[in-house]
Amino acid sequence: MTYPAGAATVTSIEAIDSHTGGEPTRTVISGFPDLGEGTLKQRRDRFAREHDALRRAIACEPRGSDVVVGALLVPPDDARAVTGVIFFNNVGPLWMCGHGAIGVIRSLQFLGRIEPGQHWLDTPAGLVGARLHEDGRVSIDNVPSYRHARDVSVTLMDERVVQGDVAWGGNWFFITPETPIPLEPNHWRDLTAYAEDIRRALEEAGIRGADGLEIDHIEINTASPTPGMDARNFVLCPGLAYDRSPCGTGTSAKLACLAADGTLAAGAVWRQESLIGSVFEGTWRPGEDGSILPTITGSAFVTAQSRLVLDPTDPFVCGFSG
Ligand code: PYC
Repeated sequence: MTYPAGAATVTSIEAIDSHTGGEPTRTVISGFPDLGEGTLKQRRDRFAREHDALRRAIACEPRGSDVVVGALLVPPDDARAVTGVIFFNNVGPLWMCGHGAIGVIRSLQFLGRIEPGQHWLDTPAGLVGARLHEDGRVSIDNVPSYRHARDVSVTLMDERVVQGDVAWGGNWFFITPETPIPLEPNHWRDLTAYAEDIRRALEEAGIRGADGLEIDHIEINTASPTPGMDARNFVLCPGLAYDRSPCGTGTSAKLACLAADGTLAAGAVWRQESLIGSVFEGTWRPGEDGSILPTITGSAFVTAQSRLVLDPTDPFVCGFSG
């Protein structure tokens, strides 16, 4: 077995694993080839074009899983940032990742590279503020978020019509409160199939975000039965794993819809619960041109400090996705 292009010279990669509300982040701190010159968006493109085999080696089975979000640390475009980050998962790069940003900040603290205080991360979606609190919580000041389209209808395979909003929170989301399946952890398989059906229907109907970008995250967001929670969500990610955390970019997109509807005031706290019961707190400030500036607060914990070994004789050295 020879390495596919892009993995040829790599035999080991250093990473810090963490989880944010149950959702894993694998922060790649060394061993990845230099992505060269260019903006973070250009380097994200190069990452997708030239290093897909390495992405799979890090994020997919047998070293990773469909749930793992990778976070490749790269030099930032903006000198204020402690690092640039390219997030990726089992199918490709992301634009931003809220739970991942919280995981990266805690991993940098674990490495002794930062202390509690104000920091910045540079991402392909834009500069993101990150306040590391003394108690370990992290508040992410996310990129400007907005509702792109309201009450969009899609027809599912069984002719059911589902209505929802299309919104940007650092990734593209279709957000609906409608679900025939209760948002309970034991229903994750049925919820996955339902959300996948919505995603297919959006694609078939040609419904996309701004600039024709694919709506690759589906969020079902309903009232929560848990006292003190404003809502519970189920977010299907692009690689068809569901987010164990309440999804930072998904919560940002939801806040943008609440702000547009006038149902959540600027500065008010929104407590967003995930399917497994983890919680993010979200607030928003007004941004420009009708957008909002969301702040998402959550906690992450380091779970491993690893050296990933890439053995060229391993037939699955660059991973596979089920
Ligand atoms: O927290 O933004 C997020 C996220 C996106 C995909 C998985 N988690």
